[in-house]
Amino acid sequence: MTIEDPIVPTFESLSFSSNPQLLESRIKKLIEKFTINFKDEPEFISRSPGRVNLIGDHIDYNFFPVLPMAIDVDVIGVGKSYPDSLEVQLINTDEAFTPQTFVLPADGSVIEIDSENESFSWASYFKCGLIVAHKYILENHAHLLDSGKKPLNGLKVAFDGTVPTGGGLSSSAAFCVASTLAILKANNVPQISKKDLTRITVVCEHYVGVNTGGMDQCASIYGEASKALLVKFKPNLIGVPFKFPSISDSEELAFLITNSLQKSNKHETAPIHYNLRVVEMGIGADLLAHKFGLTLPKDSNIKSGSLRGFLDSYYTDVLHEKPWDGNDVDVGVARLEQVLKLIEKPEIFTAEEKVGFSVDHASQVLGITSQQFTETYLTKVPVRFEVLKLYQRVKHVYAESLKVLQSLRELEKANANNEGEKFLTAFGKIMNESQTSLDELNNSSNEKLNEICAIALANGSYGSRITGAGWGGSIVHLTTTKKLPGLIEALTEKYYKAEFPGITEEELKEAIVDSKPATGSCYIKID
Ligand code: NG1
Ligand code: MG
Repeated sequence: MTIEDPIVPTFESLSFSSNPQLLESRIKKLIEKFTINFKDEPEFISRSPGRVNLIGDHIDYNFFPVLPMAIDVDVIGVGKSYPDSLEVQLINTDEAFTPQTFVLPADGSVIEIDSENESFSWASYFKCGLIVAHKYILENHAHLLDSGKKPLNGLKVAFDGTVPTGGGLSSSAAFCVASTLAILKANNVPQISKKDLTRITVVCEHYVGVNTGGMDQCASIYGEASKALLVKFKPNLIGVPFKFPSISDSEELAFLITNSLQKSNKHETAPIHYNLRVVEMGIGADLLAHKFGLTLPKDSNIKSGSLRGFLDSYYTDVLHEKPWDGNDVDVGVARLEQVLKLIEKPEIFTAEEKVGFSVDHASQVLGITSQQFTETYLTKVPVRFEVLKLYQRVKHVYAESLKVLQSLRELEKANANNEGEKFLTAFGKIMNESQTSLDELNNSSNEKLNEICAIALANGSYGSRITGAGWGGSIVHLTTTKKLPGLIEALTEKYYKAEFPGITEEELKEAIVDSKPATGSCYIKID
């Protein structure tokens, strides 16, 4: 194991967890469930946690750095390999996820998901894991499959998850990564590095039609206790753990996560929400490039240019400066500030264009026919819209990326001068500005989410913002250990009890997550 390329660890004890008793009892129950259902003993346990993104949303798929942390809630899978079978059987402690059985292709080919026609279920996410794990094995451990002639081993897995689904804490990434780890283990892959696991799982959800960025998988995999992560995408996707400054002897910085209890099902709403953002930002990048006669590498999820790609090309090809290495924060800040000024120029976006683009107008600006435009941008990923808000999305991405770098600067300053207090105020302010941008430019907030932020800010939060995709899901609040109880109390009374009069204590406990940075993906030995 090297520092640059750590291996996904296997733990013999549960002391890595902040609540080992709870984890132990969950594992015990899960093993029991496996044994009763499958009349057999499981051989391995895989685990991957949820994450909260502290700052930098809707920029990961534009390849700008983000600041998430892995949290305690997680998905665990206990499983066993059946080398003589082609059957995959999945069960879940959550009854909403009904048992699933399907068969692996006998000819050794990689399983396919027909996301248009196949009935969509939680097993579809497991199949995403099968696809990426299978490809990885073929590329790196082909001998395990007789050079690809042999199918994957059948397997049975029982899952238990504590990451709220549709809550913006990345239950899907946690599930995909825990599944991928189980599949690798069931096929005797001796070990995998965090870097490789991240690289292969980043595209998992693309197979079910959601064009995710790479933050969630990376955060889930690289998480470390008491550390947040800087996730970088270029030149390579990597998570760099870092510590927050301490505030005083009696007070620590704390993050509270509150689920709005407005479920956002990304799979269903992707055409008008998440995927539409991916598309708008991709078109925005190509449009900017066109203005400067640049051709961008088609590196975005929709095979257009990306906004990071435009920024980089603008500096290297138009201004003839060195490419940004992604490390020098000052260079990044200066460039993002400048590009934010650039997009305000009327020759880049006219006043009318700032309202929105029709397909006809966008095609005209890009110098292509509407048909070409539709083929290039609007068919691979289905989307629905009235106008394309290219200016707003571009501005959000550059401004939000700038906020991430500004946060890093504040962090450096605070750590160097031991100024935890100042950091709280400064970072809180940046988080609030990010929420405004998500609301006004990215349109991924709504009234209720804004209301949660307002209640929190009046009751002990320094900064409150949506975390993850938005349109529901969770809000993350920056506070201190001292202010935490008052903040929870206020949100309970003024949001949860007011909004959901019959809400139970149990539901409240699930909705309000006081979560510390947690250990990332791992295997756990069964004793
Ligand atoms: P959530 O909504 O938490 O799953 C999604 C994407 C991220 C990122 C954020 C917005 C998935 C699995 N993840 O997060 O990659 O783009 O939205 O910052 O869709
Ligand atoms: Mg998700």
